[in-house]
Amino acid sequence: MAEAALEPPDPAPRPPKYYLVKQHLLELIATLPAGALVPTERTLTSELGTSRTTVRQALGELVGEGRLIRRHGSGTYVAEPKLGWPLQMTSFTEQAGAIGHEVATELIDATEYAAGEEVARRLDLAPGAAVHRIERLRLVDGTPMAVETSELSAARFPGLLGHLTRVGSLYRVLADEFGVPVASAEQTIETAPASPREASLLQCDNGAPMLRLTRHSFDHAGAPIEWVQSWYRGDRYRLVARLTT
Ligand code: 16G
Repeated sequence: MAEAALEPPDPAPRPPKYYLVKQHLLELIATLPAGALVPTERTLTSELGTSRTTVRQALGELVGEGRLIRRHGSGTYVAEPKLGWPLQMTSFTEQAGAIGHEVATELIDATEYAAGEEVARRLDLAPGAAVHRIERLRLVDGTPMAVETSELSAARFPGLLGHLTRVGSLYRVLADEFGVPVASAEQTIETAPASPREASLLQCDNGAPMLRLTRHSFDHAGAPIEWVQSWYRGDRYRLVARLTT
């Protein structure tokens, strides 16, 4: 059989200008401590002999990636390292504690409403059954890190909100007040840009990269307990899963 003529490989495309500026900034960041001020857009533009738009794009990506933090009206700073967050069958409070951090929780909204089709299916309820919908802002060491919206059966967990306000940890309340520890869960993780609402709650830019997590949790008998949708700051989290054979 005749050999097919080999096409010469495409030459590597030249990296765009903003990318070169970004690499330059990454080298600079590597030499600076967290909290150090980086040069202004104007200084970088003239030092690197490029356009302001190019510098802005490079800085914007580094902010989105959590390498830099922009403080409006003040400047751009080298960010703290991201939180390495273990993916485990534990609560937010326990997960933070396990890596040596403190959690604070602010209640954003709590309602009891009639479940629509999807939530009813998730919680194994009849459509129209009463459901608690609890939206909470989770802070780690004082920094807003995640917004979580939890839905649970109101009939199974009466007075949940009162206990939650007193105790803080939902999983503690479920285990201690209702005798229903969470035994297993299915979790999904996707990326999504922050909507204006998440951006304002989490004090980041509109459209900033977020990790969108869902968790569907079950009791020991396999009955669903909670359906939760969470927005975690993509610039502050590094999710860590331990894999064993
Ligand atoms: C985690 C769970 C959330 C649960 C919370 C309980 C995810 C995406 N979410 O954040 O489903 O409600 O832990 O934490 O993993 P707490 O006991 O500190 O309230």
